[in-house]
Amino acid sequence: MSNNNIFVTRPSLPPLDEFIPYLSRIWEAKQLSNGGPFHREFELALAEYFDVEQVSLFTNATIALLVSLQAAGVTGEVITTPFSFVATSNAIVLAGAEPVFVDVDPRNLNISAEQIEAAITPRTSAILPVHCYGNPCDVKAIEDIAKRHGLKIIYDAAHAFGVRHEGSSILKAGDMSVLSFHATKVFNTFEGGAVISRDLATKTRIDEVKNFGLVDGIQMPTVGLNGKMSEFNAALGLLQLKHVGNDIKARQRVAAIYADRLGSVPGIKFPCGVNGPANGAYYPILITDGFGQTRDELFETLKTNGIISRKYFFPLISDMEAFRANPSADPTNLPIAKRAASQAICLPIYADIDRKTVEYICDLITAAAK
Ligand code: T4K
Repeated sequence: MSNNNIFVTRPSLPPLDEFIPYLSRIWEAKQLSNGGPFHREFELALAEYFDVEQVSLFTNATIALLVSLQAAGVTGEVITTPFSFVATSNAIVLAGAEPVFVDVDPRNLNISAEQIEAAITPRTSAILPVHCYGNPCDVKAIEDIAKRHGLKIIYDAAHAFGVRHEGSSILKAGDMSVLSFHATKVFNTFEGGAVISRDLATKTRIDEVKNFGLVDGIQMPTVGLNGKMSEFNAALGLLQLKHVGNDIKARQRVAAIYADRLGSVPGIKFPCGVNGPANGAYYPILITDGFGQTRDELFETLKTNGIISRKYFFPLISDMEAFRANPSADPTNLPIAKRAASQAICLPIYADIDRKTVEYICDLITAAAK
């Protein structure tokens, strides 16, 4: 084991020499942004890769969430999960609506479909679930509720790159899905994101809002912002797409080592199953009573030994100062999420972490369990 710390993730990068021809094309064309050739190519390539109708590229998933909520015309209340990264609820507030937190399903820590129905009021306009860690939500039950109550569904699919569910892309669920291509994700463009939508009219609306709200360059029916992806990020994305299949396989091999070595350690539970989510985005475990240390103690044990894990997701969004006063943020309303936030820890997983390091992490955890 070297003295260098091991982080929860490290970004996958393509060989630098493969990127040079892409950069040369940008330098020659001098089209740096505003829907240049790489931008168009990358949108089409992603649509084909995911087998979805429409893709709109973004500068990051936070802006993409905000724009998709605006494009969906959300008002009043949006039902969401507190067990996520703050960007999920921040986007609701920035879109001018109020998040209503409901508890999660103890089996997978995704939003509980049953709890959604109970939280609907005349002010509810949409549901914003998260495929947490890349594990699909109960999309059928959520769609059924949305249809019966006339609500929009925008999925935060930031973790769900390449995930399939019952034979098709999970990104086909709901009205829109939002992906993150941040450096810490399975697939990265340094910073970046995308909105998947069902039809050209919606994509056009999204593309207008992300381009200041301008239509045909001179009209502006609604106020928009600048959420455009640059040619640099789009070119990198096109190249990354050639490598992501191998990266996901490598992550799955890491998950298989964890599964093998930790599967029967007392007190560890696996919210995405022992093999983790299908795309290897994260390797989350829950540290419960039967384990020899608390989650926080295990976090420190790992840290002392150079392993920098992450407590995704602690604190709950609803416990953040900006959200605490929201009536739905009352912890008694969210007991399962509250418990998960005190138990969850994500172990290092990325394409080029070596087997020895993963086994070393497993040894530390196994020793801590006693
Ligand atoms: N919705 C959900 C459900 C999300 O999880 C996120 C983001 C979003 C929406 C919004 O997506 P974007 O707007 O970002 O596209 C990270 C990320 O900043 C954030 O993108 C992510 N979720 C969240 C779950 O995690 P931190 O503060 O934990 O990341 P950080 O910088 O500590 O990175 C973790 C480790 O990764 C580092 O210890 C080292 C390694 N790393 C990180 C970066 C950025 C590298 O090796 N190289 C790098 O460039 O928040």
